[in-house]
Amino acid sequence: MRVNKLRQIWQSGGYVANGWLMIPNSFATELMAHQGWESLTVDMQHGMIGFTDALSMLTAISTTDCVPVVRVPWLEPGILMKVLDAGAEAVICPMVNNAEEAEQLISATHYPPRGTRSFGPVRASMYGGGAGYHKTANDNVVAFAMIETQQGLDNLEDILRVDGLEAIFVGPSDLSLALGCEARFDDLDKPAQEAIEYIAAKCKENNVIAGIFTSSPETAMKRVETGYQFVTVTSDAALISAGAQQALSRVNKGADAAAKSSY
Ligand code: 3PY
Ligand code: MG
Repeated sequence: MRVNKLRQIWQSGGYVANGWLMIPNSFATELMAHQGWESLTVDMQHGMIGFTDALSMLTAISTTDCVPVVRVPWLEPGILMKVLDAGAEAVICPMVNNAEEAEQLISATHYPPRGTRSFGPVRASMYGGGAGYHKTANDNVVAFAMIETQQGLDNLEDILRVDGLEAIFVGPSDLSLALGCEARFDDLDKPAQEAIEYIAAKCKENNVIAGIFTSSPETAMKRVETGYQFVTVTSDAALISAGAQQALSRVNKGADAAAKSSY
């Protein structure tokens, strides 16, 4: 039985350094997985990634003991159940606005009697507990509800009280836009900064793990100091564009660099 390492780290009071995957390629994923990330998130919302890509990326992550996480495109039971069947040990669900939507997320990711997840863990059971996978899956899988809208912020306390909701994940750029601020991951405008501090405090009060996206190790460590225990540090796309720009600048060609990944 493979036990979800995220929970073990949190139980010991630690934080998880999460890497982000936007590139639909198993070798790029394998390279990332072998660098020592505690978890890697396959981003099916804003990454260039469909289900077939996600499947090959999950198998690439399985060449290591890195925890496979998938951000689904939207709160929709079909894709949530499908990525869990494909071996995701945690899912991140965008734009959860209220307790009812948080309940839909928990329902889709848990087998009866708690939820409505349909039985068919065709890949997940291979390394997640064999034929007995479904008996432990409800206690093993983590479902992060994303808090990144004004409504989600207003309804935070109700969301945090939903039975079985163990973790949230803040999308700082969507949250910033919702609060009338610049869309950023790192140096947030004051209202957005205050919101992420409020979210961390409320999570602590309610015994819910707080996670957040950042695009730099420095910001990630600041968020850990604020109480976040699941921090995205950077992405495959950002690492490629930053690495290429750094190399080019060292041969005095950096000024010509064109596109830079915003993630
Ligand atoms: C956001 O910043 O809105 C995100 O969803 C980060 O992934
Ligand atoms: Mg977002």
